[in-house]
Amino acid sequence: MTKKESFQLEFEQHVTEGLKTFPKFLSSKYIYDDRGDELFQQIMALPEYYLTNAEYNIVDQYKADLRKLFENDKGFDLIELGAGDGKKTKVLLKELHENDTKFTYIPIDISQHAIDDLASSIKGTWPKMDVQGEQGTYFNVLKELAKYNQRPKAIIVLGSNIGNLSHDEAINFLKQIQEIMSPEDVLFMGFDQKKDPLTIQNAYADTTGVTQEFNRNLLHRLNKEMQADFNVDKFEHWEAYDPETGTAKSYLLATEACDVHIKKLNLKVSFNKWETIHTEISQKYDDQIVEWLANQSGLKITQIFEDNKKLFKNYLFKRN
Ligand code: AVI
Repeated sequence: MTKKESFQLEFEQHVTEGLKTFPKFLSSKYIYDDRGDELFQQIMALPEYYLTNAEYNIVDQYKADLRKLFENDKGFDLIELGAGDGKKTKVLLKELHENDTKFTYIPIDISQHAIDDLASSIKGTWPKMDVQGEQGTYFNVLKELAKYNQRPKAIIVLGSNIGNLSHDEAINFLKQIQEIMSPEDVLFMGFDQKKDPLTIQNAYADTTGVTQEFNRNLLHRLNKEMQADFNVDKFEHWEAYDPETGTAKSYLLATEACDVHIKKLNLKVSFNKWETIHTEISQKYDDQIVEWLANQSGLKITQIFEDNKKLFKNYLFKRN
């Protein structure tokens, strides 16, 4: 079975499970087809979505420190999980390039489209840079990353992508990274911080409706890829941030009772009026939670970087 076929099968099994159960759920990882990628780009450009600029500020402010932490006489592998458009990483790539640092950049993303675009834009700017993109989900690709063991690695995960995982999933993810790390390797990861709840609420419930379209893309995908007949406009985006747990939860709400047929899965799904599909969590953190996650995963925090507005932090980890 090809990677694409097994991803599709996993997607279909997920939809069957998520829509047969109560309360219903669908994972946000399936939002990202070409349209989903494009909508996420639009989200990142929203003034309310402060995460991107905050982390950009960290990378820009500390790029020389990061270069010194990562560089090595033998050269190193810069592995990025969930690379996306690489906007923030390019700041670091520029710094590495300008200082003649020896490294290979290995961007990994669930979207082949994102990998291709990123690789070609890097080649356009720095034709000699060694870039080896790989398509895949974090969990599938991590197993393959064990092969990068000839020289030190710097693994980077930006954008608070870890926030889309539950704590259990995050620990599992961090453990898998820890297992492929040698003692000299580093992990540099972004964690969006707890803050004024309204700032978070607004970041995920923007007034332009882009986040709603992003969330609804899940249903568009089911219509396109599984011959479903969702009336997508009848599902509204709802966001609820809980400052106690630090979890922002996204839902699609059925504004009318309806029956949906998903032909490819031979599945009929009924929705009551105001019934929910839980689609995403975006976890927010503080130092204590990140330290706990690290401890649970055999990692230790060696440095913390914060942006100038104190909204976001990147942590540097090593094996414990
Ligand atoms: C990719 N991920 C970290 C984003 C987030 O902030 O949870 C996805 C997103 N969902 C709505 N807006 C942005």
